[in-house]
Amino acid sequence: MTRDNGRTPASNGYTSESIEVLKGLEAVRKRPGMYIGNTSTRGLHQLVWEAVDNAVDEALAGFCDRMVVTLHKDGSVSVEDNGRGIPVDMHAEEKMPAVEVAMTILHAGGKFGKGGYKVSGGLHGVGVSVVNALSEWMITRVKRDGREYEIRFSRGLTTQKLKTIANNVEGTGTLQHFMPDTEVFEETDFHWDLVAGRLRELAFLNRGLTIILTDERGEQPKTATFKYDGGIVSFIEHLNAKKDPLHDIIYVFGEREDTVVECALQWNDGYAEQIYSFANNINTIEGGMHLTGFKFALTNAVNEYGRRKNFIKENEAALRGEDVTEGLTAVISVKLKEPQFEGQTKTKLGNAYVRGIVQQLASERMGFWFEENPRFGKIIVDKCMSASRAREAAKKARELARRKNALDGLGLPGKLVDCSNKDPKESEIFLVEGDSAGGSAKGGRDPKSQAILPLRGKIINVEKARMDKVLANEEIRTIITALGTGFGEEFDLEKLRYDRVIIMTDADVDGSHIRTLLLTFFYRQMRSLVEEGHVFIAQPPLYGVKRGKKALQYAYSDPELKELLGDAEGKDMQIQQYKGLGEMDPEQLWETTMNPEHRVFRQISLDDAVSADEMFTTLMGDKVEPRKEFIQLYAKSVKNLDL
Ligand code: 0RA
Repeated sequence: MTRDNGRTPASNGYTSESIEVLKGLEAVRKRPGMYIGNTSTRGLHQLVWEAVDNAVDEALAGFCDRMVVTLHKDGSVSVEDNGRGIPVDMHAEEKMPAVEVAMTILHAGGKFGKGGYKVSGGLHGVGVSVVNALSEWMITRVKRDGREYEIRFSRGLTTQKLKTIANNVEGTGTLQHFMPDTEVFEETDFHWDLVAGRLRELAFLNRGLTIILTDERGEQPKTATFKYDGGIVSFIEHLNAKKDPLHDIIYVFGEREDTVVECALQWNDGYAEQIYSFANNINTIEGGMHLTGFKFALTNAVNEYGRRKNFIKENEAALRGEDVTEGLTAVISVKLKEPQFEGQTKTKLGNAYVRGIVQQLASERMGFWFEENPRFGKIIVDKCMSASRAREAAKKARELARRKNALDGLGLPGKLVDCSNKDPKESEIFLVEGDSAGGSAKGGRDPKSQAILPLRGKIINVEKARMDKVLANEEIRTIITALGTGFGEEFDLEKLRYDRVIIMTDADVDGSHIRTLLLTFFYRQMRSLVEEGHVFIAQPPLYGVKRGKKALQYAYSDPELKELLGDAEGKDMQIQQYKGLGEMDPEQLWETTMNPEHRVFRQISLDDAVSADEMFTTLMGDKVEPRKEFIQLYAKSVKNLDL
């Protein structure tokens, strides 16, 4: 950071340092999105990740094995660790305690040059000073050298200089306690599921680290403790808990030139691929060198073993990567000194040397494993070969479908009621449950920008069926053709014919089932459609309330209905419960659900791919019991099925 800003300090009471601080924090407060993505739910939680990452860094460096995260009643959050404590000695250049530098100067974190493995990449690693700048208040306490120190801030500015608050203190550690600023955030409600999900993931990725989460906001405080002595092996157990695994979990570990590699994998009898890769605890959603090395090693190992045992005959083609990963659950976690994160969302590991290391370690381990487990070896090779055959069959079916489409003129499905506007940016498509609701939607829509595709009956269960069967399904083919994107490996978002894909189903169990099936299909076969935010859920009203001569009023939830009824005093009132979309006439459906000026959509995101996949598996998987439990648990609040 350059310090020479050409001004004479002191005349106004400001030193050049404090001016720099002000400028840095001002930038953060002016454009918070640049630092934390946005100022709604996601950005809000980014504050927690930032504070947590600092503690995890200390754990990665080997100095901390316990972290306590608390969601306080007043809406603040605290993160406490038992690491070395942020240094409190005077920073020679900045003329303030090091902890104050870390808290108030943008990007100062790196200046400490801690070395070691650092969580930094993607949206992470902006530094705890950003959390401070975006907090109404923040308190930092440090325990070290037998003392406890405290310093306080407001919106990034120091309000109480560092002082000693206790002597003869045992242990060391850091406490960060902050109150997100309502001037900055439009959303200040922390989500238990989101926080617990990430903390559990971190506990899996850092074997032995204890993370305690407490939520003090409700009537009864809620606590969860995450500690996994099995590390990523426990992670696989968790991911496969509701599946039927084919063998014991395979674990790969190795360390080469400061780079630590861990993989854990297990095939199950299903067809979905679930591979999660991490670099320095960051979920590398876009993959990268570690993932490439792993897949290469795995494909080679299965082919090599299959050929040698003659399970794959000479005249048969080699298995491809996607054949080998069908029904595979795997976690790849690498820790390295200077990770390079690339790609659109900075979640793709770019360090090329990592590919070779992962490949070598995984190849070696897989080779041994096949030798030691011939019974399972045969089962795995057979499974991969039937995946390969299914892939070939699907390819033929696809070619057939393509040729057929070419004969249908434009190739658009007959059931599709298209919009007149041909610009995808200004078009949207409603996937509507049932013909009668489809009729209402057709009558009520804006024909210029809104297309309607009625879906009949239940679409096929995607998790259970193989690709060739899924493709044979009429409803699925219709959706693929209408969207224009293709699917799976050939999916091309550029070809999307509608900017928004809106699922509109009844507010009953069938409706939520269809909705989940559609989301499963999108998630598995058109993932970037979901990731890029093109998928929405329409929110039709649940009740209509007619009061005397007043216009019909709508309620979209039970609390809303209560509110509507609350001030009504009972008399001369009719309540209609809408069981299906078909009960609304075209005008009503337009007014309540489709009209862009009034409607409320729920945008589907895949922020947490692990828990999303879990939910799909619970609902769609082969095991009946967990699905039953899940549906019983959530049957009343259908909302929860929407992620
Ligand atoms: C820089 C140097 C040292 C520790 C830390 C930073 C540190 C930062 C945070 C943030 C949250 N918890 C933390 N724990 C430690 C090492 C100082 C030394 O040598 O003792």
